Amino acid sequence: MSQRTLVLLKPDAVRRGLIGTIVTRFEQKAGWTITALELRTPDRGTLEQHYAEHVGRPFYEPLMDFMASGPSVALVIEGERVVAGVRELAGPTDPIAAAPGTIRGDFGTIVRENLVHASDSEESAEREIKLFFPGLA
Ligand code: RTP
Ligand code: MG
Repeated sequence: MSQRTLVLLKPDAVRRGLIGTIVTRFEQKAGWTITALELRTPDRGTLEQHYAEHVGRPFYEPLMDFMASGPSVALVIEGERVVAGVRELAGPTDPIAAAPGTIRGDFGTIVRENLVHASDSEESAEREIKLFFPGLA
């Protein structure tokens, strides 16, 4: 079933010059298409809505500061089973636990600076796509 998902290449990925490397992994998956892509530093309101589920957690404020520290690349990717598929490609939240071959496993070490965000369900994807690409149908 075709789905769509929101991906963010977080500020660490942009600062480290990994945009092309990571985008290539998504482009190489047969049947997936990038349908929106933008480089931008999200404003605080956007980040608050995006990470509303984590308000009050000890990592929330450092996470917000990190996400506001520079531009991210926001992408919409469409395709078969893309929601779970992108999360599998990203690997587990903590890069130390992530296998080689995953984005976090290959490039990450710090849990906060784990390179990518990917929507965790089709419902989250629709909410997050509206938030980052309000003009997109
Ligand atoms: P994301 O939402 O960014 O795709 O990542 P995720 O689902 O794998 O992880 P989630 O639990 O939603 O956490 C959101 C982001 O918060 C940072 N984090 N830091 N213990 C910590 O310091 C900690 N735990 C989470 C990470 O940047 C994580 O991706
Ligand atoms: Mg999450």
